[in-house]
Amino acid sequence: MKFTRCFTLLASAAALTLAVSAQAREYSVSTVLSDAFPWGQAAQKWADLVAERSEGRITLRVYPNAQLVAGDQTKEFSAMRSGLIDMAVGSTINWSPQVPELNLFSLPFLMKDDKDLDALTQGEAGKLSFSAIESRGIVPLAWGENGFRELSNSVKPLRTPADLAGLKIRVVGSPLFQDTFTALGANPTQMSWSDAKPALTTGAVDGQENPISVFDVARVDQVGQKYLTLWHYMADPLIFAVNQRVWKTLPEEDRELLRQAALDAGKWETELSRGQQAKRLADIRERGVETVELSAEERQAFVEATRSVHEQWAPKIGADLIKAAEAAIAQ
Ligand code: X2X
Repeated sequence: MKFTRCFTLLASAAALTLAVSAQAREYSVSTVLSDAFPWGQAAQKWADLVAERSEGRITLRVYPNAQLVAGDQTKEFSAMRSGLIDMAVGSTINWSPQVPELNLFSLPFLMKDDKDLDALTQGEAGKLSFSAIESRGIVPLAWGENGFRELSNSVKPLRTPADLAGLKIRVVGSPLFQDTFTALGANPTQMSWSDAKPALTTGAVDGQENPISVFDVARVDQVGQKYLTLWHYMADPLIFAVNQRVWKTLPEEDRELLRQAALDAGKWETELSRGQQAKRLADIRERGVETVELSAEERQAFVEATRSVHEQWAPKIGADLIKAAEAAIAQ
């Protein structure tokens, strides 16, 4: 009697474990920046919301520092498409080598401010960008943001395109950036984020461009970047996305759960990141960084100096997408 009860208990415990493990699933989520940065926090928020709303049934495990692609952030999209990575919260910059349409957001001085950025991501241009991603085997779910990218260097305050002449600038591994900085007369060098800080430390490069949050959290000023030009020349939104084959294995209710959690996490992170801007800038100045703000005429000089980049890249981005973006900004 005693033995039978014990056995029954054991058997039902085993059945329960089986039932749970049949349902419980874990997926990898790639990011470039860790949860010390808003970007990594966006991914973690997504994971937390999914864990909570699925009552622990679905685990999203976040792998930061582009470690799933050995630091080569421009391979993240391909790795997700091939199934090496299940999901990612990635930047339009890093995915644009495989999705040329995403270069839209990197066009210099296309967007002025958060309003313009929102007009793109939340409107027709955002929909067309998502279709471009979808057509390449990835299911995009929601937008987040890395932020407007500002220009720092170790040499002098930069106010005009002429000031950039000959400066060695680290740029991300997306060809458009090579063209933008070449048009400005600088000497751009492509490298991954993991190589950027060492290159700044040794003086192998004079400058770099990244959002204020990245400059602040990574303490880029501590590797000699004493001058920061607030030119807001472009912003890279983040995209929460899932490999299409993984997506197809999910029941409809889990898809909805993942999508809604991504939308909520993206909104949360965008607000968080924007809300921290002023304080971060004040802290950076406090640490001795000299900031340069451009007048309307000074900005215009940069606009004119980089116009050729728009002409060069418009055919790769696509006329419809550019038209939708320009219309959204004009409104
Ligand atoms: O590499 C960069 O500069 C970073 C971290 O901002 C991106 O991944 C686009």
